[in-house]
Amino acid sequence: MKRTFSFGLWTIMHRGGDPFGAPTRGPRDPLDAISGLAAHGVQAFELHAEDLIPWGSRLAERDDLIRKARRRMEDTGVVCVACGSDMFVDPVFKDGGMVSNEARVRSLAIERYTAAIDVGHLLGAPLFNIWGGRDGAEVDAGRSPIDALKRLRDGFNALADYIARQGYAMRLSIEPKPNEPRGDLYLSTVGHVLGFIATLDHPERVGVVPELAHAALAGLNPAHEVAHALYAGKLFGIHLNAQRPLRFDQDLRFGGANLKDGFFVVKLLEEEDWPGPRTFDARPYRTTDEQGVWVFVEGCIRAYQILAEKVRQFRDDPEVRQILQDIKRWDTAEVDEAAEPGGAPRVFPYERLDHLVLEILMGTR
Ligand code: XUL
Ligand code: MN
Repeated sequence: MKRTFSFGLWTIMHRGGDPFGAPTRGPRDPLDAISGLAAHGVQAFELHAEDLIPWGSRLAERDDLIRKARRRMEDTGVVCVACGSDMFVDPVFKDGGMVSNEARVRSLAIERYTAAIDVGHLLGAPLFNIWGGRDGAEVDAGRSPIDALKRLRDGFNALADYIARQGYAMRLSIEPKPNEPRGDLYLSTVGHVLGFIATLDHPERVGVVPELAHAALAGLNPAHEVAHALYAGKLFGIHLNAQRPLRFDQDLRFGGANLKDGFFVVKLLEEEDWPGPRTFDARPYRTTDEQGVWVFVEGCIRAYQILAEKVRQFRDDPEVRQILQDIKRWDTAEVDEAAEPGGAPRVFPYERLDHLVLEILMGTR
C-alpha cells in the first residue's frame, strides 16, 4: 500500500513563538508552504481555513486565495486531506465556541465553522476536523458539563446537517484533547469522543482523529487510543507527533520522544492496512530556523518510514515469530492441559518479547 504523508500547514508556518517568548522565525506564505512540502516529498496537507484565508476576508479575496491555492495544488500534485478552523485564537471564543454560555457566541462558532467547511470543500478536502480548543472550562461552577455536551451535540448535528444540505462529499471528525489551552476540555479522549458520537443524529457521518501527544497528555497509551478508533470503524484521521509525559503540549517532531509508543502506533496502522493519510501535527523547535523547518519535515517522515521498516523486521524475526506462534497455540483446546489449574503454571515469554522490540528498535538485531 502506498502511504500518503501529510502535514498541518500550521506546523510549517509556525513561527516558533511560545507563551513565554516571541516568534523566532519569519512568516511563511501558505502557498510557499505547499510548494515546500511538495519539494520534500510530501503529498498532502491539512489546514485551518484561516491558515490560507485570514478571518474577515471578503468573499472576492477568499475566492482569489482559493484559486491560487488550487493552482498551486495542481502544479505540485499536493492534495488537501482535511480542513478545520483556528477560531480558538479569537478572543470572542475565550469561554468556548460551541459550548459558550452565550447563544450569540455559539451561533458565531457555527458560522465560523460553516465558513471553514466551505473553504475545505472548495479545496477538495474529504474531511472537516474539529479540535474545539476552547470548548472546555476552568470554572465548573460556571457551566454544567451536561449542558456543554448538549450544546456540543447540537453544534455537531448542525454542522453535519450543513454538510449534507450543501451536498459536500465531506465527513466530520473530532480531535480529542484532555486539556490545554483550557483547564479541562470536554471532548478529552478517543473514548469520550466515541461515546459522544453515539448521541448524534447521524453518528455515521462523524469520526475521530486521535493525536499521539493528546493521548500522552491524558496519561494514556496512544496505540490503545488509536485501536479504539479503528475498532469502532471511526479512525478518520491521525495526528502523529511526540510528547513527554507530565508536561505542556509539546508537539514534538514524530520520533522526538517515546519511540516505543510511536512503534506500536505505526505497527497498528500498518498491520491494519489503514488507508488514511499519515498527518504530522508537530512544531519545529523554537531554536529551528526557516530552513531547519524542512529538516523537521524530513525527520517526521523518515521516523515513520524507519518505524514501518522496524514493524516489518519484527514481523519477520524468527524468534519473534516462534514466540507469537506459541502464544497463539495457547488459544487452542489441545494445549490447555499444560496450563493452570492442575498443570504447570503458564510460562509467559513476555520479558524476551519486549526485549526483542528494544533490540529491533535499537538496530542491534
Ligand atoms: C492542538 C492541535 C491542533 C489541531 C488542529 O493541540 O492538535 O493543532 O490538530 O486545530
Ligand atoms: Mn492535532
